[in-house]
Amino acid sequence: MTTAYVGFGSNLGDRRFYIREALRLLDEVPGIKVKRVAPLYRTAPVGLTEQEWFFNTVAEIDTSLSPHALLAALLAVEARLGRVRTRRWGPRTIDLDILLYGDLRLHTPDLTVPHPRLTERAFAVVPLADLAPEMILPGGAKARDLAAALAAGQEISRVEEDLDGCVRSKK
Ligand code: A4P
Ligand code: MG
Repeated sequence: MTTAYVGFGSNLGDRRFYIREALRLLDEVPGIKVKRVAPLYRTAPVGLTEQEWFFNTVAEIDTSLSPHALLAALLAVEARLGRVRTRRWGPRTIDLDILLYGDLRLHTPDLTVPHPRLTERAFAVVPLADLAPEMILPGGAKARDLAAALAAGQEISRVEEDLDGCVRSKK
């Protein structure tokens, strides 16, 4: 069993619904158990800025799947929720990223772990730090410290919503 962290992002359609459904569907995948879910955040788009604001969160999972099998499971959930890829960084119903997979470092054509842009982004590091404030991230910073530094320069605000409730094993 490996503890991994998965990032959730949505900025198209009913964004809260997509985040909740993705959590529920992920928890139903054999070999994946969603352990804890960070609060939900509303975040300004990073990269392509001329698009809707995002909702973002991070989940801590336990998984018996290999990194590539986990990626395949995430892509299958994205597909079930109607994700269509038009342009990179463009609007999406749901985007699921492997942020961390245990202590693994992996660089393959279709999967890089830790996520290569993790430590630049408040929308990933802030919810990650809610779950694991003491964690040392790639680059050597403590999650809590990096979250505070990134949040000072990017627009991110917490949304009142109980996400734990949509995960079967947490009911
Ligand atoms: N891939 C490689 N490594 C990973 C990984 N660790 N986790 C590959 C997941 N996928 C990984 O992703 C393209 C391919 O990346 C996947 O098929 C997989 O083989 P994608 O989801 O199709 O494309 P994308 O998300 O548009 O591109 P990318 O480069 O993953 O974008 P990012 O860096 O994830 O950024 N602003 C806010 N506020 N909130 C957001 O959530 N997200 C993005 C996307 C930009 N701006 C944002 C947000
Ligand atoms: Mg992605």
